[in-house]
Amino acid sequence: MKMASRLRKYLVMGSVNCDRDPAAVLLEAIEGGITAFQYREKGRGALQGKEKFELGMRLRSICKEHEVLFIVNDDIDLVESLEADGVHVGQDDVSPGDLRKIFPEIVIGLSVSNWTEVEKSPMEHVNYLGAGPLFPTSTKADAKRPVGPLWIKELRGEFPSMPIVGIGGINCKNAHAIISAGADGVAVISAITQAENIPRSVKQL
Ligand code: TZP
Ligand code: MG
Repeated sequence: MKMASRLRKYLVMGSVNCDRDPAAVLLEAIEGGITAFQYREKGRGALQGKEKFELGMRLRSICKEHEVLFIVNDDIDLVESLEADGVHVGQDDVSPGDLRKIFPEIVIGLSVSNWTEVEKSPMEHVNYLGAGPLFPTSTKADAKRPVGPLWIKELRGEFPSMPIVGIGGINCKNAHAIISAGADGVAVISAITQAENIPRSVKQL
């Protein structure tokens, strides 16, 4: 499957986002049809060290069994130890160029929120862009100002063949607007982790 199609429904999550076993949440999301998963163990109360690794292992093996793309957020030590398919980084993390030197084959995702960030990004080492936050979100405490779906349209204009996913405040109601604006997929946390019926919500994304 092409990278763009593998990013259509992208769950981003760590233990902090779940009020029960993250593995159970992941399994229900897979039942609903997510195509990609990002292990993002961040925020207040996030697991560290051995516990972080062990939860990663459980989630990784579930993704492997169900052929869901498995990406880790930031933590390059986990890329190898969890045999991740890829890593997602922000503007203040290890640069895509340095990542590419260490990992010639993996999927590298990069967050971009504005043109200044795009201009300083080495796109030749990037496999997909995470664009946002598109809408207000209460999930990420330090989220930047929401940029709206127009950002997707602008990025698509500049990068006709780069896989792009929208992120930030996306839910079942506004997801279609993001795809119509030119995104290949939607990356969500709360729209899935807080859903009353996870499989049904994933289907609606
Ligand atoms: N990056 C930009 S916004 C965001 C991240 C990780 C949080 C998205 O969470 P939600 O609940 O889908 O708005
Ligand atoms: Mg980061």
